[in-house]
Amino acid sequence: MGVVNVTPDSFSDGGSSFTADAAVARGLMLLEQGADIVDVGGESTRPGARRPPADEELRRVLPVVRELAAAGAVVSVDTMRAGVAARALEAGARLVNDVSGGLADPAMLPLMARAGTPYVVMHWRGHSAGMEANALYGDVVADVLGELRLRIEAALEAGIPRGCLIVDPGLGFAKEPEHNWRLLAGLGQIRALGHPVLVGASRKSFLGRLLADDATGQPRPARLRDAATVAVSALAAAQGAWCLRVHDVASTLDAVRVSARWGAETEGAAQSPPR
Ligand code: PMM
Repeated sequence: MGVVNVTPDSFSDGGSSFTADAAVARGLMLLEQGADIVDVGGESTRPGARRPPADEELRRVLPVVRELAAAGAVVSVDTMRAGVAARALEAGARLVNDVSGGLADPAMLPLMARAGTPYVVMHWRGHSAGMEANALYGDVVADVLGELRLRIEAALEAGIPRGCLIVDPGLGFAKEPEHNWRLLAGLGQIRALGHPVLVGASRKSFLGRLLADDATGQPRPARLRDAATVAVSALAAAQGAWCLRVHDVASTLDAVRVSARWGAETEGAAQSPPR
């Protein structure tokens, strides 16, 4: 899944695709690089970010969704607002990626039940403005699993078919670096929920912290985190992640291919043990 942020203030790409034309060009480039899905979002979820009004979010994403869908892309709309999701689906989006897992807008789950399209339910504990204060966990994997289970139940109760649900641990959303690492190591447990798992680690600040400058302690800037993203992508794919949401599709696709080839070999070896 390639990321197209139609925002002036995203932490990871700094608003480089803010005009509709630039965003469409970026989406087409990601498809060319081999993305299966392009994820179009008009609200920055960077810690501390202010929400754009709904009409501004619509104005940002709709033309981009429409054009990319018309060009044959499988488009996902990254929104927490049912109104934006509904209009994006009309404009040709085929998935809804809701980082709030249905918590931000009570109209979202009923909309998704009517739409019957795939729906990404991410682990979330509140809007970006106050998100960091919510990074309190006992056992982060157990807590996230428990909260994701509640969102899955709510989605099923609203009438969303089980087969439409994709889950996401929500790396960087109300998580300290150590929480993100624990969740990555616990991907197998998240997979055991029985839904495809989406992982969004691309250029996130826990990678910047890991790669901080030895002398100054300054985190590695977002634009220099792609090699680390590739490493995470290969490892997450090996753990059975279904989808990787990334900015740099070309290198992630290489990583996924390596991981798949390695996995096939390991499986083959398991089926025919040496004598
Ligand atoms: N992260 C961001 C935005 N949308 N959606 C899903 N499903 N999972 C994520 O981890 C996720 C997301 C924030 O990253 P960005 O600012 O680079 O888009």
